[in-house]
Amino acid sequence: KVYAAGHSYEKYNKWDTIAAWTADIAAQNPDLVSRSVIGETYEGRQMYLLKVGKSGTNKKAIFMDCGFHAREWISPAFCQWFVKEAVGTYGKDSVMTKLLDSLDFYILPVLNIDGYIYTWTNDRMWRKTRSKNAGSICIGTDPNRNFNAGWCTIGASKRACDSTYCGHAPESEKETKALADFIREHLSTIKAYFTIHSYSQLLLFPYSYTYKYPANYEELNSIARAASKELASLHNTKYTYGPGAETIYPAAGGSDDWAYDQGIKYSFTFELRDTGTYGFLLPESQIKPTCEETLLAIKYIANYVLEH
Ligand code: ING
Ligand code: ZN
Repeated sequence: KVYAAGHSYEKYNKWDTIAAWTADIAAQNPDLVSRSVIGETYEGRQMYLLKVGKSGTNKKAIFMDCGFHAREWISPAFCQWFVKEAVGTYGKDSVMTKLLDSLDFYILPVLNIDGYIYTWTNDRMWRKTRSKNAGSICIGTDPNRNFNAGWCTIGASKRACDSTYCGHAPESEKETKALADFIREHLSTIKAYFTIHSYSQLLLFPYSYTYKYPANYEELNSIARAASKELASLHNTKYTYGPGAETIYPAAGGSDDWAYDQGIKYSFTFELRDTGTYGFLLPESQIKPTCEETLLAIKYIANYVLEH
């Protein structure tokens, strides 16, 4: 198996490198990976989506995105790692083989491409998109406050200059609209949704826009407990898990709550390493251990979804 020779999975990659990698990994693994475009960003960049799985009929699917928030660099690194591991261990690792035979993974390596580029060129701590706001000199909307799930009712700001600005309407951002459109079009097949953020070492599930528990709270809680245990088995990294509102903070407009209310009953937000020592500036030396342990949790949940 070829996984894009020369690509550095243990470094943080610029957008142009990630974009070229999406083409390479698809071209070199045509039996497992295909690339499509789900939309364009505010600044006009193509949003690439990788479909990873053996071709088959009536396959369930799992959607995973990375790079919602520009400064959370470990997140895109994990999506790249996941695809590498998928193509590199298919036919060798029994769980991965089973997963790719029975499921398709839709992987969006970077949602907020414009913001990600801005963190490389101008401001390493940028979080939001890069769209203009009418009547304000401030730029950007928080993509994880921009979904139609209790939109802007709690833990989000109506002020364009704030880092948690919810936007002028749900799905006001081209990037969130493209993601939501894709998921709506594939609702009959998508059984699970993962969105990868950092940092804090948390495994969150709905709800964040309300303190109410989701109907399958007990199931989600036990999945999260088992996935956290799997994750910790490698390097003893401790995760806290639970509904977003009580585990991190109440916040409306998140993609996981939105996906859940669309009917995707297995919806999780990962907050990867660390707990604050380096925060968003996680050293490259931690990419490998972070991605390895996270992969265990993702594989655990994917396998659960496959068997249920
Ligand atoms: N944390 C998430 C944020 O968008 C979150 C937490 C998850 C909020 C799910 C709402 C829904 O604030 C980070 N680090 O971005
Ligand atoms: Zn985030």
